[in-house]
Amino acid sequence: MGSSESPLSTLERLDICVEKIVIRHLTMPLVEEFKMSFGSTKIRHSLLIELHGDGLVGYGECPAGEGPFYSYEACETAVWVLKKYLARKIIGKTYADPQEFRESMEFVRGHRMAKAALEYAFWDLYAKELGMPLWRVYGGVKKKIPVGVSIGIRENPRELLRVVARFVEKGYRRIKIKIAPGCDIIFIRAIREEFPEVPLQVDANAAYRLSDVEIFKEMDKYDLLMIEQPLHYEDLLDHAHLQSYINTPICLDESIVSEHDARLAIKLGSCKIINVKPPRVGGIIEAIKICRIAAQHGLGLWIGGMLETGIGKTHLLHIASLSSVNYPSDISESSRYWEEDIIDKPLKLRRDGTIEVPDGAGIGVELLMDKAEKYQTGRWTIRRI
Ligand code: OSB
Ligand code: MG
Repeated sequence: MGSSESPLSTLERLDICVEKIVIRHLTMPLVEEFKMSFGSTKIRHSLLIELHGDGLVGYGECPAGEGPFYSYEACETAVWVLKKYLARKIIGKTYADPQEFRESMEFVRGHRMAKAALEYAFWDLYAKELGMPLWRVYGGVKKKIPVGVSIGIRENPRELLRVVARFVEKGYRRIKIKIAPGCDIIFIRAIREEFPEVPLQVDANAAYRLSDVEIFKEMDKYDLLMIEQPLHYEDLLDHAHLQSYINTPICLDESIVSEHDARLAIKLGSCKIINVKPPRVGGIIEAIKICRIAAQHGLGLWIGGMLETGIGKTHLLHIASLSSVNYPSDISESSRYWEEDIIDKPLKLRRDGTIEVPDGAGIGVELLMDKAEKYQTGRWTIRRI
């Protein structure tokens, strides 16, 4: 498939009947607490989705978390909308391709992480039916994905430096640190003094206001790759103002939940880089559309993460294979998040700071059912009646 051709307009038409849907609520301890400006996580909540059809199983993940803190969605709202509306709509139906599958979920507005989890699973099933690795189905090009690491807010700069040293030593292509008012310049300066060359970026998770502009002008001095989501999670206008006052590129995360937002952000000049998370934008199809529009306008692009299990992270690896992704993505190795991951091929960082996209049909990894069941705190099965 040529890179100029739209991968979505050339999808082969199959007949895939959704025969059974399984939703599992997983509650998994992270190896270390992860602190962001809006809260801290030690136990991660997510939903694992299985779509059964034609003797095959497709896997998806909904990384909504335990409460409405990153966005309005949480695992409980996702279970509710999945059971009551989405699963009920698709069970027993036959779909030709992922585009048709996605269209059948459009009657529900919002709830993008819930929809994305189902779309993930359908893409996996579809690629397995084709006998192709997923990245090839939607026109990816890279097999080795450059990746970075996202580090939570620490007690003090000394402690942060210890953690940064460990990840630099491992070979990650860039370091991202979480910041919040009062926990910003001192941490950035400490890293720059110790690691003058390391590719470094910061993520505020919407913790500042435009009136904090002087802090961002100060950040301009530290050669940062980007400042991620400095202002309000629904704002595009103030980000455009802020971008006009500083040189460091602004990257948007929370503020971009659709292709509509991406187009508006580009028009307004709200950012120079987009962090694309398929769960945040409602699935792979919307993510591909955002990648396309960003590339057309010369924006930087990378794939963001949500502390996913190996199922969600492997989906991210496949998406990061797209040629338009041109910065390291938030896809760290399994052991950075979990004592034990729930897939048969845990993600492993190579010395060159890349992670390889698995071979094999679909996402190319298998769910380890005994591990999934160990962390399972809820399970729902939807069958054809
Ligand atoms: O803002 O990018 C974010 C984790 C949970 C919610 C939001 C974010 C994050 C991360 C972690 O930064 C990235 C990862 O999964 O490694
Ligand atoms: Mg972010």
